[in-house]
Formats: sequence, C-alpha cells, structure tokens
Amino acid sequence: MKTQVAIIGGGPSGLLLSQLLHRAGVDSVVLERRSRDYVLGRIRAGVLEQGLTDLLRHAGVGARMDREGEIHDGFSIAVGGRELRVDLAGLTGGKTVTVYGQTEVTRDLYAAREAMDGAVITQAEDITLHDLTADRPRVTFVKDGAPHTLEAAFVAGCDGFHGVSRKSIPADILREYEKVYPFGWLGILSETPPVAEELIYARHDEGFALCSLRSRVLSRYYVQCPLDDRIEDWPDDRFWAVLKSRLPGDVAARLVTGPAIEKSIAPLRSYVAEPMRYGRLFLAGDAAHIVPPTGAKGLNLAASDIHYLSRALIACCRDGSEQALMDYSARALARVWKAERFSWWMTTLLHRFPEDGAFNHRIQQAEFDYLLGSRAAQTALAENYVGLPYA
Ligand code: RFL
Ligand code: PHB
Repeated sequence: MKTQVAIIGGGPSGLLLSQLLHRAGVDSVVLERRSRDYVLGRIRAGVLEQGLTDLLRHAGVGARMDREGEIHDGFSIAVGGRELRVDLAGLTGGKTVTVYGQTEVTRDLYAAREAMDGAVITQAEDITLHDLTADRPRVTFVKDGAPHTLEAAFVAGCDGFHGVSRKSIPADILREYEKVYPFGWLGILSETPPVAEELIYARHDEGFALCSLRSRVLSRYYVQCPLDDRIEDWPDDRFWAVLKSRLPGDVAARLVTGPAIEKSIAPLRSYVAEPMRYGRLFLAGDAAHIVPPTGAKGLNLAASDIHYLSRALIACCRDGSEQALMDYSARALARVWKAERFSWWMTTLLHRFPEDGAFNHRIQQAEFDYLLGSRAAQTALAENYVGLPYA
C-alpha cells in the first residue's frame, strides 16, 4: 500500500487530520489499533474552544455540533462558600465555548470519513514505524492475521499518550518534561438533568469537584480521588454523597441523582515531549503532550496541532514548500506550553494537595480572593479558557 500521509491513531487528532487533508486533495490512510466501537465508547472531553469548532466546520463536520452543541458564555468557580461567575463573553469581547462531547466529535468524524470512502483501518495490530529519516518511511502492521506494509511520504503520530509514534523517536533526541499529580479524577455520566446551566468548578477542603454536562438530559460529574482508588470503591451512592458534600449547599440541594451509565478514573498529569518532529514523523495531540483536564485543554490542543500540521502537509504535498513543516514543532510547542501553564495553574488553584502544608493552602485562598476582586485576573483566566489564538 502507498499513500501520501500515514496517520497512526484514529482518535479525534488522526481523523480530523485525514479529513482536512482529504478536502485539500492529499491522500492518507488512518491506522487505528482499536475497534471503532471501542473508540466511540470512551467518554472524555466536553468543552470545545472556538478554534476547534471553526476547524470542524472547515473540515465539513460541524453541522450536528452547530445543531446540538450548547454555546456557553460563562462558568462558575465555587470555593469555601463564595462563588465567582467568570463572564467569558464579557471579559473576552464576545468569545464563548461550545459544550459538545468528544464522543460526538469522533462519531461525526468517522461518519464523514466513511461518506468520503476515507481509508480508516481499525483493529490494526503490531503497528511499527520504519525508516523515519529516509525519503519514504514505512509502517508495518497486522490486520486479520495478515502482515501489511504502508509506504508514505510522511507519518503523522496521532496515537495518544500510549501510542508507538513517540516511542519511535530515539531517546537521545526526545526531551521529556513531566509533572505527575498525587490524585486522579473519578468521572461519571448520568442520564439526569444537569444541576446548573453552566459548568461549576468547586474546591473544597476534601478535594475538587466539577459539574459538567453533555445536554439537558445528560450530566457529567467529576470528583478528585486518591490515585490508588478503584472503580469498585465508588458505588453510585458514595459518588453522589461525596459530590454533594463538595458543592455549595444550594447547588447540592438541587442535584438530581441517578444511575451512572459510565464511570472511570483518570490520573492527572502534565507532560510535553520535544521536539514534535523526527525526520518524516510529526507528532500531534496526546501523543506529544498531556494536560490535566482542569482547564479543558487536551482536545483543544490536539486541534491546534492539527491546524498547523494539516496546513504544513498540504503546503508540502501540493506546492512542494517544506518551510511550514520545518516550523511545525516550534509553532505547535509555543501554544502547547501556554496551555500547559494554564492547566497547571487551574489544577493548582482548585485541588487539595495531600502533601501541602498550611502555607500553600493560604496561597490558594489568596489566589481565589485575588480572582474575585480583580477584573484583570478574571480576564487572564477567561482569555485562556476560551482558547489563545492560533498564531
Ligand atoms: P486519543 O483520543 O488518545 O486517540 C489516540 C488514538 O490512537 C490509538 N492508538 C493507536 N493506534 C494505532 N497504533 C497504536 N500503537 C496505537 N496506540 C494508540 C488509540 O486507540 C486512540 O484511538 O488522542 P488524540 O486524538 O490526540 O485526542 C486527544 C484527546 O482525546 C484528549 O486530549 C482529551 O480527551 C483530553 N480531555 C479534555 N480535553 C479538552 O479539550 N476538554 C475537556 O473538557 C477534556 N476533558 C479529557 C477530559 C481527558 C480525560 N481523560 C479520560 C484523560 C476529561 C477526561 C476525564
Ligand atoms: C467534561 O465535561 O468532561 C469536562 C469539562 C470541563 C473540564 C474537564 C472535563 O475542565
């Protein structure tokens, strides 16, 4: 098999890239390790920046999002009995975010790729990258027991944090920066009306909690939990009781509970790999960087990578210009590090750090006090939350 761009990973990054390339007349093949149903069963992000929604429309997959997604022009932060509503639109000259699940984005992308006969090979096993610094890199894999070779001009590593792409970069070239947090998030999805129209981020002395949503009849809630907790430790009753105890009294009183239809625990981590290029391999999305979910930035960062990478690949494949590909890593990383900073900051502000002493706790309180009283501080928060521009 031959193609122009071999895309490793059929999550949102890989599918969006193949869709954008297709619309510009550049050929690609997506290789995904899991089945499509498995990929669509993962419940993850829910808050989309305007950069991502614009990109989805540009890729021709924005119609259902525009019909069913909810525009949010603010959200709240509740700490110790006080609440701050962050007026996103008012503080940023009218910018907003869209609440629409990553699962739905991925479903729309799979449907679009199928409608265009896009090559997406699922359940591809033993994917291995070869000759990444040569003119024609190769990808070998096994499908239904038979070995295959895919030859390409470029390889896009969109295979998430645990994929093979980043691991194919030699250790003496890859630099890694990492911070692991001493807690995780336990998340549930429930077919209940959301407790509020907008998201509520809450910090309580026992830990963080988040009220989010997917629609008027589908709620998404999270609580901070110890890293070694297992799902079995968290029957629904315990989850609802802990969530309520961490929310402001009036919010807890309004909460409608019901059976969890999904429940999962995610560790929190900040991670960046540099550079995002090795020879003809280009990393994008979670394959290159991870943010803790507090700032809702992971999927949005994947989107800005894909914006830069799709344009650079199109410029090279159509016009023979390599400059944008040469600039890709530095350009993407400049935006990545700003989102890393913001996500670390939101995480630090809102979680209970078990090992921290009284000093750090008072600093957290002072940070929130400052936010409450300063429009400048709120503007900085809002500007980052709606998403920094694609430079
Ligand atoms: P993905 O989604 O992990 O997709 C990678 C795909 O590659 C496949 N794969 C392989 N394929 C072939 N060969 C291999 N060897 C392979 N190894 C892996 C995998 O099966 C998978 O299908 O990465 P991608 O596309 O870069 O997308 C990134 C986003 O998924 C991620 O950043 C977000 O979900 C993060 N995130 C959030 N981001 C936001 O922007 N806003 C949010 O509100 C938000 N909330 C969240 C989140 C992530 C969470 N978890 C579970 C980590 C909330 C949570 C709880
Ligand atoms: C979600 O709805 O899953 C969600 C929302 C905001 C976040 C993280 C996750 O910061």
